[in-house]
Amino acid sequence: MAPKEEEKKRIVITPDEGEHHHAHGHSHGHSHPTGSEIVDIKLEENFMDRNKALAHENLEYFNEHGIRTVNILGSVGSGKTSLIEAISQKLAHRQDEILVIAGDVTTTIDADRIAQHGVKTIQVNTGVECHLDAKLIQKALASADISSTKIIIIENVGNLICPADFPLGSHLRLVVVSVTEGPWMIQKHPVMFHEADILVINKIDLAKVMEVDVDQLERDAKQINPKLKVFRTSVRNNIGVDEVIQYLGF
Ligand SMILES: Nc1nc2c(ncn2[C@@H]2O[C@H](COP(=O)(O)OP(=O)(O)O)[C@@H](O)[C@H]2O)c(=O)[nH]1
Ligand SMILES: [Mg+2]
Repeated sequence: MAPKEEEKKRIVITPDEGEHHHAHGHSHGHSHPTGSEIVDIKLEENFMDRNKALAHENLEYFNEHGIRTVNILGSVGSGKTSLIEAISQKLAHRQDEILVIAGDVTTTIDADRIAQHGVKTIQVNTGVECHLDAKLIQKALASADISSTKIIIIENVGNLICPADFPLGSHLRLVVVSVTEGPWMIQKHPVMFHEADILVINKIDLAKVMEVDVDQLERDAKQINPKLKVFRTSVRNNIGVDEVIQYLGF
């Protein structure tokens, strides 16, 4: 596909000025001037409730339009973009039906990688925020032509902490971990796995060199969330990706 065509398909969204009013709304573990704590907690509750309401609106919107959506979460480098690229390639015959919303703090690297495969891509830059929220998804949707869209894949900002608290209204939440993150990343981030529907354990090609026990990772995850559907993949070697696509119902 010609670069110009790709360029047309890639839109960049940034938060409005002053939209970071909740920057202190969730606990960052930093200290506040004396007396500000109560205000912060109130702000957090309001903000979380508001996000939940907007996420609900998004879900209704997706359902009304017959669009199936997945929110993909995971650390930086776990393989989220690689997985989305692989899905886009495998579903190339349906590329007009796919919209990818790629969240990142500042760059458009991921959106550019994904747009190469001919799917519509919207980059959402979150600026100082470490997660996408339901409002940003609404802004992204408002900027897109979704008349042919049946699948929306959202790549959240890379980390295992902040995005866990912010539902976006997706049908499914999929967390990608890779064995290169070591043996403790699941136990250390219970909220992320508790809220997920699907766990993809990626880079199993590197499990031996990393001396990571994949069975143990799966047990850790199931202990936190027995309902979690677990897949083992090597996206680089095209192992396990078809099974993930099938389960997503795409
Ligand atoms: N060895 C190996 N590398 C992988 C695999 N999947 C992704 N990678 C590599 O891991 C790096 C980070 O992947 P990326 O998709 O950008 O991760 P993201 O930050 O979660 O979006 C890239 O260099 C990928 O090529 C895999 O299954 N095996
Ligand atoms: Mg990425």
